[in-house]
Amino acid sequence: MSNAPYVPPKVWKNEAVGGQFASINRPVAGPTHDKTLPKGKHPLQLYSLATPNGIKVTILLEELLALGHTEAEYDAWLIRINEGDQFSSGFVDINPNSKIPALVDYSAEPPIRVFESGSILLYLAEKFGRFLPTDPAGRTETLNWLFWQMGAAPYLGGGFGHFYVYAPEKMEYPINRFTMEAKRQLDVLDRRLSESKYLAGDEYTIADIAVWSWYGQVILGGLYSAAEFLAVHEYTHVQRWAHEIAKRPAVVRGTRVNRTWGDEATQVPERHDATDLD
Ligand SMILES: N[C@@H](CCC(=O)N[C@@H](CS)C(=O)NCC(=O)O)C(=O)O
Repeated sequence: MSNAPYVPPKVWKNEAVGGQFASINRPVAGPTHDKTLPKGKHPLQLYSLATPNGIKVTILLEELLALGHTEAEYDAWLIRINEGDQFSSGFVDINPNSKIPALVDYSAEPPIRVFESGSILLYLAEKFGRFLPTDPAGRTETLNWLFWQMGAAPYLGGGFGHFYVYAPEKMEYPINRFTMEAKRQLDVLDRRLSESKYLAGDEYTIADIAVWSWYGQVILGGLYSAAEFLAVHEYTHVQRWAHEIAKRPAVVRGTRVNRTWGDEATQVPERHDATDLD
């Protein structure tokens, strides 16, 4: 990378962007190759990877199964985003945005495709009537925090995480800018969780699942290894909430599905049956 100050050209060209995701980043959408998606035995077919967006869905499915909803049984197929699996024609058919997670519900006729992790959480919560309060106030507060997460996390992941961990070199300006925002967001959560057990009130909901998958993992040190840098000990209420949710058996199970890194003994790259996690 040159030290000369960058002067944007008149028209941007896709040249030497660099960084960890250079091989998969493209300025266009659409498929790169023809390949149908595999399909297993359950009505719910999930195509994913255990990133923070991916585990939202596997945690919710494991929570539903823990409550006895056997129709929430699912096949979880591995989409290796670093190898471009998200650009297959089959994947693009179910998510034109080429990002995990994506779900197909074959119990509907015709089958329903669901993409965007927030949309998947809402779809499953409504389908099973769980983890989304039905009273207008509780439902709205849950959706407030769910949509907050969907809008906020790109600053944490694409902003802070990208420049603190993945960018080809450490750059002070973007790290400062996104650290400021990440800490502000953690303070938003801390203030909310100082007045309420869970984000939407007394009940654990899809909002907690969505927010924990990003901010809970950062607080616990598992995401970006930034706990010290962000001084996460300052957020005592988020700490209390994050540790409590981390102990839930469905969270422990859900975070193992479609994981191909970390402790090898706990990885479950693909899940086709409950016993795959035993
Ligand atoms: N807003 C989307 C974001 C999904 C997303 O960014 N997924 C990432 C992994 S966490 C991905 O598939 N990246 C592959 C790529 O960018 O090509 C959601 O919440 O589902």
